[in-house]
Amino acid sequence: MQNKTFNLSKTDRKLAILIDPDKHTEDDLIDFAKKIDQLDPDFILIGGSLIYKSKISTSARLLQSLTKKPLVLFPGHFTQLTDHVDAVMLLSLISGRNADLLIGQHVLAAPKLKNMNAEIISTGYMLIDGGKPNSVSYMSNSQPIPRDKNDIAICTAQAGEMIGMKMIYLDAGSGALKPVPLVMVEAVSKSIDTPLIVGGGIRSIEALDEYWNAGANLVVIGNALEEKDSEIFVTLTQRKSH
Ligand code: 1GP
Repeated sequence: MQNKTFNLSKTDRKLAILIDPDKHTEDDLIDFAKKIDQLDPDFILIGGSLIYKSKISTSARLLQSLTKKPLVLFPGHFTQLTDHVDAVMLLSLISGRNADLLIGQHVLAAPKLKNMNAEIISTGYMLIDGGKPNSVSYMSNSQPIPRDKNDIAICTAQAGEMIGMKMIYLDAGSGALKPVPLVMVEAVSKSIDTPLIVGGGIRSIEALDEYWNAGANLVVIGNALEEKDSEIFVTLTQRKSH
């Protein structure tokens, strides 16, 4: 087990930045790593539904050498597995009914995972309708949970917890028009004992506070922090420096 582990508890209010390696050349990843240091997130996530331009292992190795933050793989497919991470989110798409993403990919990943030095975090991943079709719903051929169905979200999260998932992740999908409803976050958070991760379409510091207040233990921000002249990046680094 490596030193930089993925610690998350039910009382945490933590921040993760999600990096899509396809959006960066090697050179701008070096610049971005410097920005990440200023931002001081709790974790860095790397991965995506589809990676086609870059080699995830090259980007992960570079990031590991450049930052001290725990690097967590957020894989869209078992072929994204790399040794150059500190932890792996072993995602099960529990909002879907696609057997490949509930057990098939895990079987294919098992031999590699068994020989990796990374911490493995069993995560119940729930896709919530983010106001438009997204890569996850398309690639997984699964339907998101409707935004107004808190009962389905609660029971799905509870079922995931009972099966033995260590984290539940509510995701409206990368670049969602509408992030996960706060009332759903609150309802799900109250209904489970496992830490709750929330992401997808979160773009402001106010929203970040609202999600933490609603019971999210880890908020994941990707697009909004990766954009050039990102407003949330500036406000967050200012807040950190005070
Ligand atoms: C997507 O939750 C993440 O899986 C982050 O989404 O890129 O929209 O912040 P954004």
